[in-house]
Amino acid sequence: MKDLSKIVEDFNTQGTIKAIKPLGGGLINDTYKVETTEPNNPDYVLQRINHTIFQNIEMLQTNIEAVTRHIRKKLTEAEETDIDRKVLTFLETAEGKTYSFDGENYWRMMTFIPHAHTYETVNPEYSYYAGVAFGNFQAMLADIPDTLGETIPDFHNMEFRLQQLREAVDADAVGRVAEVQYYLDEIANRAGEMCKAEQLHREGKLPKRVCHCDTKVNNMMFDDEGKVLCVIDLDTVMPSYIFSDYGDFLRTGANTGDEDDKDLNRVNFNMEIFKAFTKGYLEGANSFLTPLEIENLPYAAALFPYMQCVRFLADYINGDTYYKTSSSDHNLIRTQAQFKLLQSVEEHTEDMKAFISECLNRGQ
Ligand code: GN1
Ligand code: MG
Repeated sequence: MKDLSKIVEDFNTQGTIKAIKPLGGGLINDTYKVETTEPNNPDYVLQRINHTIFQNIEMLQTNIEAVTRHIRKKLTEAEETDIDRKVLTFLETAEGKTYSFDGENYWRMMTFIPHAHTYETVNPEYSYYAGVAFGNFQAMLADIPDTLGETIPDFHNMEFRLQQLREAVDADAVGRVAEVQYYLDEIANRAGEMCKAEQLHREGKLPKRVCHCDTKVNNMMFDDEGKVLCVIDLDTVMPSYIFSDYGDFLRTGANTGDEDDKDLNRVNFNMEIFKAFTKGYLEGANSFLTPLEIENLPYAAALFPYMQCVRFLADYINGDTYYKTSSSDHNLIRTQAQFKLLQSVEEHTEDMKAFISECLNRGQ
């Protein structure tokens, strides 16, 4: 790989670069913090974009520019303060682009937001703020004038993800199918119900809206007081069902264990987090949600552990070609943990429905 400081030179930064250090724990891109010497200069974030996964970088960055421009406009209209802390700022190259190609890799840079934190777990209070923030994020983007491209086609299409799993099973490239039969059966048992969103969409009952599509709890930044500053990791912002953002936050935020927890006893669905997040989300997204979307929020809470189980298992069967892994059974461990989470979500279906009705009756 090229010298990182050479790549930084392609962008319009200010100040003297002091250090470049790895940052964050994403499973797809590589992220670094670029520190400058002068205290009054900003630090930066440098990212190598995984172009095996995001194959159309021009479309990707055009989407991100449109989204950040629109959010900035909305925040300005609402007379918000500290706007540069509430939306990401991308740096330009000499050619006026927000990415640079070094002959091998694509890179981009953002201004680092100081006194901002990401978390792998959140308490109910933070979840409530996160719910409002993701609801607002979708609401702000509801009238974006640009048409966003699908940066990963069929990204949250459950039928497509099951098709990919079937292809992986048929190829059985590294001989792992026999040992995962239990999970394949459990997945097959739920396939019809889990493809409900695609069915409702075909029937014209479920719209696609601009969504974030990767609302992992660690893709949101909080300030020192625990208030949400902004949503990060905008690569997958594209038209999808609102279930994407609601479901993927709960998959990560309401899991009492880790996404790849080896101890399945630690993995459960936390109803306190569910309640706080749902209350916030219904407040933030109230202006546009349809009754059918609201009615299916418990389905969304199950869909995302299920989809992630399918995706991790397919990658395990394929021989670990997509996600970064730290051991040869990492994707299997992830599959097991996501399946345990799904089972726990399923046990809470009735409680979830009751809570949502309560919220609606209270007029939220
Ligand atoms: C990836 O990049 P990161 O870690 O935020 C993935 C998500 C998965 C997630 C599982 C482009 O997100 O879809 O839900 O890992 N992003 C892509 O942890 O595939
Ligand atoms: Mg991320």
